[in-house]
Amino acid sequence: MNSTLPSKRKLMTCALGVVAAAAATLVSGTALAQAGGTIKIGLILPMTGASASTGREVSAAVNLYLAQNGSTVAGKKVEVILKDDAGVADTTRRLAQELVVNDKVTVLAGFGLTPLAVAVAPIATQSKTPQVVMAAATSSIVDASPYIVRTSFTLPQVTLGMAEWAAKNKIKKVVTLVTDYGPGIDAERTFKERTLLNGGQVLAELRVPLRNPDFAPFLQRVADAKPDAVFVFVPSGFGAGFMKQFAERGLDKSGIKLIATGDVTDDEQLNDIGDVAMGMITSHHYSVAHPSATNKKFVEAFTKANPGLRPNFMAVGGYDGMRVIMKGLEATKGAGGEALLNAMKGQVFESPRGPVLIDAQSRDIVQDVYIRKVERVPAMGNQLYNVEFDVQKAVKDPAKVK
Ligand code: VNL
Repeated sequence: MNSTLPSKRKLMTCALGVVAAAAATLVSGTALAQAGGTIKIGLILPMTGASASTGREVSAAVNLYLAQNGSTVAGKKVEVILKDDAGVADTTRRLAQELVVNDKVTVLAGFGLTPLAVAVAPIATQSKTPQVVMAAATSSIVDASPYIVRTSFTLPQVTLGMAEWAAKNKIKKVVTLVTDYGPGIDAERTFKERTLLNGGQVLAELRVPLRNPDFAPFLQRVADAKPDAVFVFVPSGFGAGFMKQFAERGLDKSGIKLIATGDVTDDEQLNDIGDVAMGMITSHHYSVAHPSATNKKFVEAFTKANPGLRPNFMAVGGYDGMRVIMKGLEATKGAGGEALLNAMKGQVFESPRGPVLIDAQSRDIVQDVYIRKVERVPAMGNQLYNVEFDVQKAVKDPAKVK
């Protein structure tokens, strides 16, 4: 698989940067920058490997934003240079270094997983390059560099609502089952703390490895503990694998309720997961079925540009991330560094997910969190959707609430 990486990477970079690449054959990159020709954005994503769906969703949404809004700012062409890190942190770091030193990018963006975002933080700080985290969601990421701005979400932010719903719906005894790294541990801690506060009980806290997860032994422990519910977090792209084993183990017929963050019932995978997900309650910041005019427009344009692909919450993180970058660049007339960072802070806008704010203090996103139920929707092609039925307004990451 590795041998196909360089050519694929080259291909994707080309596809995105045709105009700038053609120009670069005439004038060197530095000369162009001096002439005010292009502004470069380094977009680093896992386009291959276990998290390739995240790369696919984010990059498609970045392209859509530029196609809809134009890629010129203050008379300068914005060029996105897409790089594939295959989900490997050492690669992310090396690519970021090259993008800053050789390509002289104004912004680093993307970051499909927490370790990949954290690996780049020192480079952002040292080079004073704004780093826009469009996907990764461990609460502490924004503390890794003052140059980080986040347009995705945090696990504590979306988990609180699930814990509250559980307490209100007679779920007293729970087991938590999470992927064993930053976002999973955030979800586990948040769910536990809120459950205990509400008088509930956590019977077991199970952590499954990120690489090649086998859920079977953990699901056996869930079955043995006989909780009212199991609360689950797995990263985007892993939901279908988890749900398959959940059904194979007969857990769907055990009377143990399955509740989760929306990462598990990921809109991209939900139809493949199928009926085993029916009725499942989750909490999250985005559903492709969000009933707003802004979202309908977004979903229509996204599916038209990417036939057969549904936008998920990763796509929205990429779309809004590009919005934050372009509006920032408009405000600075194309300047980067601290000026751009400041222009990204405090942006308020209507996202396909609902109203959002980039909190100027924390540089993290404040947004509505929805409680949703998986349903088959006859009016929408009889497909499966996460249908929102309750909302918590303007939720800040709990770690940033003073
Ligand atoms: C992360 C968090 C990644 C939530 C995810 O999918 C996710 C992360 C790739 O911070 O690594 O759904």
